[in-house]
Amino acid sequence: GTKSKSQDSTNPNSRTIEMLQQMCDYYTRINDHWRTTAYRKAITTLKKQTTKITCESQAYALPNIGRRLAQKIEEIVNTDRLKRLEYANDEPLDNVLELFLKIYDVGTSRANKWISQGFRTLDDLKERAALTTNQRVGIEHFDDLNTRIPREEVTLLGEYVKKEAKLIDPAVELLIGGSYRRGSDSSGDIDFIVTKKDTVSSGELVPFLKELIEVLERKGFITATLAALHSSERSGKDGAGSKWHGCCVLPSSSSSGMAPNAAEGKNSEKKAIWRRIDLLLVPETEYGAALIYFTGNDIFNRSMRLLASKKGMRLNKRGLYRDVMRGKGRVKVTEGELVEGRDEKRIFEILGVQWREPSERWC
Ligand code: DCP
Ligand code: MG
Ligand code: MN
Repeated sequence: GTKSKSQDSTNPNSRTIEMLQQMCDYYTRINDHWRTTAYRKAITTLKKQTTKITCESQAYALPNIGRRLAQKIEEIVNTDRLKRLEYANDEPLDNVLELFLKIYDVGTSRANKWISQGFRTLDDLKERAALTTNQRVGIEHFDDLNTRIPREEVTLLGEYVKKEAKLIDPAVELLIGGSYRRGSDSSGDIDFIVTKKDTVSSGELVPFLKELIEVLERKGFITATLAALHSSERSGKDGAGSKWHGCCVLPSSSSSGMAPNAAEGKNSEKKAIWRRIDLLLVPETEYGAALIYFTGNDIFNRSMRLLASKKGMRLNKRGLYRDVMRGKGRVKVTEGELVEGRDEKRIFEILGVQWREPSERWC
């Protein structure tokens, strides 16, 4: 906060301003830009007043003060306190935890460790914490990576990747799974499933993907790699090395059809938002199981796996297996025999579940 000038302490609203400033600081801390701005504007308005604002209607009549904020101003004047601020001060660590958990690659234990080390803001982390490369990307592009992607943009990003992929190997097929395949209006990321006819292991697709990534990096489409493909020796039967995670942006030439700021009349070239993109390599033999897994949602997947396990089978992202031997606590003893992997609909049939379109798989 800024040190108050002498005129501020004589401002008839100085107590109100002080408490609104604390709310503003709180919203800054939890990265709530919208409320931070609202409070900042309200404070600016109050600082210009020469009389004390004491009630809601009086406050609401001023510029840049909405109904909710006007109510808070009245509450401060009447009670010399602000309940919302007290709640906020009671749970500051919950909010910090929530904030830190939104960073890519950060789980509860990492976030709690940072809190115990005294870090409270993204700036604290940026300046003083020991960060992995991925965490640094996650913090530096925090707002971008926490902004959902409109469906039309997922489509455009998808078309861009498919076009480049076709130039490398026209026989490779790419499908966007995840929430996009379920028909969602917006997605948290783009989930690509990459396959090719007559493949039996994901390793066969590794050279293709390496080339694709190289091209997309060169074109400026890929902006960061978060989880790289492992070397081909490791892309064995366990499927390790079959996925790639990173960030991308729509190159400006292809975004012309959807620039929402074009109408503003300014010539300001708005910077493209970084988007999360996942690529999963899947051999044709596992395509159906991978489709189920990567389409989700996660709760639907859990219920399908539970059902399989109740029928003595096991479903994972590679296939449906039978004769799985289980010991105490249903712990798997043997892998069992593959029943079906390539056909999504067959897996439903064998499990005795009525087919559900991706748009009906919200849980
Ligand atoms: N998945 C799962 N269990 C997890 C994570 C993922 O079963 N713990 C599966 C189901 C998801 C799919 O992988 O639908 C893709 O994962 P995402 O995290 O990308 O989730 P969605 O695409 O469903 O949603 P979002 O729009 O947030 O990306
Ligand atoms: Mg997704
Ligand atoms: Mn994903």
